[in-house]
Amino acid sequence: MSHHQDGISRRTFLTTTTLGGLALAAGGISLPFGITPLAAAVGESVSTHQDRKVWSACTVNCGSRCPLRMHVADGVIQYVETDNTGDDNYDGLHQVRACLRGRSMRRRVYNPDRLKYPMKRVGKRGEGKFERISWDEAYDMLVREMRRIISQYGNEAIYLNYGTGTLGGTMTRSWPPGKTLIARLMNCCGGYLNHYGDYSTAQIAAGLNYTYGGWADGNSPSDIENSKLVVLFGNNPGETRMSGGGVTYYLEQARQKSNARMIIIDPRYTDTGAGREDEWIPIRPGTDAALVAALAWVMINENLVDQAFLDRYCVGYDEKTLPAGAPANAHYKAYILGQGDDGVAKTPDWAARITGIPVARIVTLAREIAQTKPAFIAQGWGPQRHSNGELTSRAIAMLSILTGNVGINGGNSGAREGSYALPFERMPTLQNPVETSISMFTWTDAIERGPSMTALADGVRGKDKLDVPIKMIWNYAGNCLVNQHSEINRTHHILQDETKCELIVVIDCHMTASARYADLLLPDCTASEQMDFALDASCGNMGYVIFADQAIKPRFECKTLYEMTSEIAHRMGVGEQFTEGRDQEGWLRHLYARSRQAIPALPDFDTFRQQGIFKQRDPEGHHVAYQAFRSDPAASPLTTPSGKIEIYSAQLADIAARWTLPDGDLIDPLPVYSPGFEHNDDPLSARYPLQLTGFHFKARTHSTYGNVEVLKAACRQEVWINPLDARPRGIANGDTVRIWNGRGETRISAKVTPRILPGVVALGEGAWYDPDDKGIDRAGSINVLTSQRPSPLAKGNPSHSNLVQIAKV
Ligand SMILES: Nc1nc2c(c(=O)[nH]1)N[C@H]1C(S)=C(S)[C@@H](COP(=O)(O)OP(=O)(O)OC[C@H]3O[C@@H](n4cnc5c(=O)[nH]c(N)nc54)[C@H](O)[C@@H]3O)O[C@H]1N2
Ligand SMILES: Nc1nc2c(c(=O)[nH]1)N[C@H]1C(S)=C(S)[C@@H](COP(=O)(O)OP(=O)(O)OC[C@H]3O[C@@H](n4cnc5c(=O)[nH]c(N)nc54)[C@H](O)[C@@H]3O)O[C@H]1N2
Ligand code: SF4
Ligand SMILES: [Mo]
Repeated sequence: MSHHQDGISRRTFLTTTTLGGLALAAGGISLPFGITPLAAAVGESVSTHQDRKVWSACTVNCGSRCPLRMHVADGVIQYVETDNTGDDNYDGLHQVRACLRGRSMRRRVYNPDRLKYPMKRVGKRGEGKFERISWDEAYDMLVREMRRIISQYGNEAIYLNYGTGTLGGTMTRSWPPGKTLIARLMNCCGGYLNHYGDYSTAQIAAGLNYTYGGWADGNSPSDIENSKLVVLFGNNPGETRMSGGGVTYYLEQARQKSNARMIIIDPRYTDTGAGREDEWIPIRPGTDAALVAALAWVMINENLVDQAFLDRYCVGYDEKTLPAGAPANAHYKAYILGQGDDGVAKTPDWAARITGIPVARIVTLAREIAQTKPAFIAQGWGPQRHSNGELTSRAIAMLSILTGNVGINGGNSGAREGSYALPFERMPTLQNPVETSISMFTWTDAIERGPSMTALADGVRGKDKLDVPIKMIWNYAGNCLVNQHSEINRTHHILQDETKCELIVVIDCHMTASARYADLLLPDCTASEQMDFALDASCGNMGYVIFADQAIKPRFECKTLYEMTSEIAHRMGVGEQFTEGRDQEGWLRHLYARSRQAIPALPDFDTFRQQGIFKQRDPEGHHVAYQAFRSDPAASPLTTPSGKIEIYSAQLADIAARWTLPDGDLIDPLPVYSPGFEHNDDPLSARYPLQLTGFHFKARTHSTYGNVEVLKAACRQEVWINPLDARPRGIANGDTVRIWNGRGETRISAKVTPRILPGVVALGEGAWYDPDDKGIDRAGSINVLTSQRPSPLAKGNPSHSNLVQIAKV
């Protein structure tokens, strides 16, 4: 890559990201680094003559989904373009333009670290020493070992690790693991240990389930055209929903119509702001519930709450609606006014000390939120990815509830924005005969001490306790075996012991940190090398599906997942049940025929293949979460036990009474503020005085695309630190610093910037773990610093709750 090109790509990148995807959407800028013929670099013949244009897709887990148009000559992808159908209005048929990552897809397909052949481990686990074997040897080893493990320990000893690398596919779908071809295979072979929850939303899914019943719905971001105010708590679509079909585009298009004010509450000044916000209110990580409590205090004292809404639709706001059996003064109003158990009034003074937000601003913010209606109040998933995240997510939803913004146009539930999805048919994966499940975050414990894990202490479901430890792991399209899971040094220690987990099978396209820990490494085809349908995007009032056709032949000896799992099924004696006599295209045609029954507007298979993308407007217009409940709560109750919004949850009171929790963990029937563990006031802060939060970074989708050099150069991995924290440490912008705590150390350069609150530092998650010979990571990979301690209710990952120290190297 020449210096000149690098300069251009960086500039172009800044344009597109500063505008949060808008430039891409509005101007259709094609990134220059998508144009250089790369084939020369990989030793394949190049021709400037364009033979074919093939529709493909980017199927990674970024919350968006984009079509790619591959220009293929001489069997090699020459360059990549994106959607050229539809228009620029966010009317449900608009262009779904890919971000800079998808446009660099070619650099992932032709990356030098592509896995080429099946390999088996020869060195110690994690050392990364492998020997090439044939596919026949690989299948033999897998089937022999899997049979042994099933007969020795039973199917509950087999675990499908979380993996989202290609969750947007149909045949290649990697998430949830229970909906993958691996699950279908294992379900034909006696089943596997299930998991519940995910690294994205464990705490909010568990928390808001008790408020609204099930997964909390949100209004479509297109509905912001009806809002007067937008309040975003830790929600950064400018980086996390970057597609032209994604939320960042909706947010800006809708605000142009409504001219809604936008307030961003985040410890970082995010790209979603980037000059388009009306105000940024920096907040200490993990303290949103304290802010909300004080906002409630002001609203209650100034008579600004929507009392009629609270009376009719909610349980537990005040004495009147407190469920029978709850203690006196166990209601929300008592908690806020200091008449509850703790006797503390949640005044702006009280909250200012906790959150770092000035008293005066808390008071005016309360008035502004209560008096500007309708208000779209939403939270991203950053605030809940904390040790107290279940309480935080419920607390933020309280703002929408107190102000009666739930179930109306221009309002929202306080959850993340919602979206329309087509009822497209997915691959059937059959029934798992094993009913036991663990939280997705506790699998390392299940390897180390499985039989001591119980329902009441560890959140085991389906059984009182686990009977066997995990002995075999399938790791398909995931990097959570190492890179994306907390406390890497601990994981390394557990995985190195081959007597604990006895077999690790990794199916990936690249030599990732997780791949290095495989016993058996199977090279997968990328999306460009096979036929599939791609869907599942957060896209407001548009539903769409992409025909992701095969652009090039499988590289090296790579095989598709369906080929691999079909062959394993045959060798396990369940081939017919697994394939039902279909090959990959046969399945796709079958699923498509069924989808056409559910979505009559879908064209025939071959027309779809030509047109590449099928879009459909949400027939509802703008989706409004809980609209039916709002118009008639008796006829359309929620799925909570009371059928209403549960501010006080009797179910949670019961769980709190029965579960065994370590010190510092709190489960509470009310959405109270509790600091959790590893917070700003923790005694541990004497040694590690800085709060470290992670964030999802535009340079990558988690770790995926993390091996693309032009992306790394365009958005460098850096730790954000405020000048007030940098100066006394002698740290200047660009200096290499060490970041450490009791769990590990990483080194990376510092970005000294007022875009982060003093006392807080931030690191984009997903950098490729790269330890030196002393075990110090040199890539800025945040999970050497994060903790394996699960959150109280969800038993989820508190990835953003970390205390660290930083020094100049
Ligand atoms: N500290 C910290 N840790 C976090 C987070 C955080 O915020 N902070 N976020 C968490 C969240 S929300 C999530 S969702 C997880 C995500 O964690 P993962 O699901 O592990 O996501 P990726 O890191 O993108 O890893 C995807 C893997 O799939 C592979 N892959 C991509 N395409 C293909 C394909 O076509 N076939 C195959 N076989 N493999 C493919 C990639 O090479 C990569 O190894 O990370 C979690 N980890
Ligand atoms: N480019 C890109 N896009 C992605 C991904 C990616 O890796 N890269 N990952 C995708 C996936 S799987 C997921 S789950 C989503 C993740 O989406 P989110 O979970 O919403 O993303 P985060 O960046 O972790 O957090 C959002 C914001 O919350 C802030 N934050 C952290 N702690 C707190 C807090 O205590 N209070 C407040 N108010 N704010 C806080 C962070 O600074 C950040 O700006 O993104 C998806 N989109
Ligand atoms: S990373 Fe996400 S936004 Fe970017 S091209 Fe891929 S699907 Fe689209
Ligand atoms: Mo996620």
